Amino acid sequence: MKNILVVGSAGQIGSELTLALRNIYGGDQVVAGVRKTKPSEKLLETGPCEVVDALDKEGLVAVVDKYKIDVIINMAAILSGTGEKNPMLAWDVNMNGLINILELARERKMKQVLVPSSIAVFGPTTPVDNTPQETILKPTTIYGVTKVAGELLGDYYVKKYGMDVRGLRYPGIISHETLPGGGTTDYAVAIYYEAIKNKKYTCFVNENTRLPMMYMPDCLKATIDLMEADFDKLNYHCDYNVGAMDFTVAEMAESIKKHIPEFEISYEPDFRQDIADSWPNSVDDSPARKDWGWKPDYDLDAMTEDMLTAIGEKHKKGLI
Ligand code: AKB
Repeated sequence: MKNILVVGSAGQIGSELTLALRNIYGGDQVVAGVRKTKPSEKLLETGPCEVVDALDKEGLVAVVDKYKIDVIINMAAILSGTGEKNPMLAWDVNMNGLINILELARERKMKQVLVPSSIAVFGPTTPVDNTPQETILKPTTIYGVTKVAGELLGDYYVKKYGMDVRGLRYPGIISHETLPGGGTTDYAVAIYYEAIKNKKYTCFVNENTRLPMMYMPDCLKATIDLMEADFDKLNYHCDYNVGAMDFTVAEMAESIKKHIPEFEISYEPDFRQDIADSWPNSVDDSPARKDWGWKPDYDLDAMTEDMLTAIGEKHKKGLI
């Protein structure tokens, strides 16, 4: 039996991951750790919720001891866009929050730590197509710098202390439950909401911007499959590339037009264009496929259909 704490449970991935883990392990076994954001009704109804801040080690210790936590997942992060506006905040949350969690896991001899990484570890000198697992890691954002350091730190805890620390390099994650906040890939979620609400969208990166992306059901599957994989079969620990699909913004718009022919898109690139341009078009995830059987289910059109249906329902109910 596992007692899991998800730090950052109110966020885009954390909110759905917490519910998915509760479905597998039972509601009482998975504590939702939220900072300021009010947890959703679904989180409150399905298991324990606690106020947790990755930067407050004493508060973390209290929750870990109260629930006898032996698996900790750190979903708290300042993403690329917000990070460029406030680099010191990104450093503080992404590095000091992470080291608090790793140290606590070491002190309490936890069974497992999950520390997510991102395609933001790559930079302009990284090969852009089918980016290999082992390649140049010279990001030009503070978020990317903290993610490279986080991967190295996690791997260090594996080697130095024999701990079980794992992580994957998430591409842009697209979902309809909880909005993303402060990332460069946020346009790939906003486009669907605006298509439903206003039938038009002004995108902050240009039409030819191509990035690796993944739909939330695949993100949950990748995360949980990596957590459950046999440790001895892992040739990497905190830095698995995971791909699912890649497309330009113009291709997204075409996919949406198949359902909403009158949809219009325009472009007003801002500072996030440079960030997007420094990231790969697509990643090679063959080590994840070989080591723990990674295989995505969704492509662009399947995701578009699902996203428009789900957001359309919310719109009809007056929720957005
Ligand atoms: C961001 O855009 O900053 C994130 C990421 C790719 O890690 N979604």
